Amino acid sequence: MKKFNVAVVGASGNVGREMLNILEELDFPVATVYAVASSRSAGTVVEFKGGDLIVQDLATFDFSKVDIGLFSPGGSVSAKYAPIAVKAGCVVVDNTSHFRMDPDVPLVVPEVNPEAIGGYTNKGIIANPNCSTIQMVMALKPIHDAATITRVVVSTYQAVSGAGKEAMDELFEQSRSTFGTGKVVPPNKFSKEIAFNVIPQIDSFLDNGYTKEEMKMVNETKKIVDPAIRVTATTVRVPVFNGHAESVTIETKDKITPAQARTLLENFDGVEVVDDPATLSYTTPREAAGKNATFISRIREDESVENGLNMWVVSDNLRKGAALNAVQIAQTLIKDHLKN
Ligand code: 3JM
Repeated sequence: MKKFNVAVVGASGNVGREMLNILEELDFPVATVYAVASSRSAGTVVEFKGGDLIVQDLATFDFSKVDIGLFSPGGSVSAKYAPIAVKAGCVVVDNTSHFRMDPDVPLVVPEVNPEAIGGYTNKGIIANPNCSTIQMVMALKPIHDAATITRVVVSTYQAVSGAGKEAMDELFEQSRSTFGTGKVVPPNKFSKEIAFNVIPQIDSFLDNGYTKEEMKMVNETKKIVDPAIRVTATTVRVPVFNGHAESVTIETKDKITPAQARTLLENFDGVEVVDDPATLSYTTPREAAGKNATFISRIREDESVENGLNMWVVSDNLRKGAALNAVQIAQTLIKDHLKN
């Protein structure tokens, strides 16, 4: 089997480290893996397959030796370096929001719209959707295909890991502080105290009163699943280290029962239905963390409308929400386009 040279850009971040884990776990056909990051992290060491990779400086890294770049370095960095990597002959799978809504850049969840990957030839870039979008469209797609979703109302409960390692430290230190370490830990990565609190703001506010994170869910869902679906979102940061949860309410054109939805979801690749009130079976972020599936629970009829369902959708935001989805895109790219 052909092997590929892969660069993980942003290798020392939460998502980059998970990309290295997943390349290993999925037995991705790598020849050489390069760990790349900003000069701040250059020279540090990350682990891959039991060995050490020395992190190389993005500013001077030569992408001509790389086939596939898995990028998660932050939006402005991808904006600058993804085109440089493409020019050197590399296909880039980018995890930032920067290229997602570019009509010439495919936005892909491999179980949902793998056919879109072919559009990588336009710019050499494939975008990985936002973490909250990915797990939601995993739940929407099989139901949309069967009953045509017309409207989605989603509220999220998002873990701090999506905001980076320093955000995880902020939750940890503020939690300790609450129990009397005496150390004051003022908000830094978040706009308010995150320990023992919930914050109804992720990313910055826009003129329409929504946050950028909310509009990512709206616009990306339309691009990936169907532009006709109307979506409204409220995205909320909660004091959970890892694993995003979502309350998703949908309306459909055709009637679909919870039992029918459950069967469709059970048969959809990458989804696990955990849903039995009698045995208190439902998934929480702690149970989803470290796993690859999108877990769906609490599937029930929305009794306030004609054709509606409610469900609870949970996934590891660093895995399916970011690194796993990016590596799956690269796998699909190889299978369908780069094999020979
Ligand atoms: C998730 O460049 C940055 O500030 C990164 C911001 C960010 C994003 C984004 O907009 O790319 C942090 C966490 C995302 C995302 O997936 O949209």
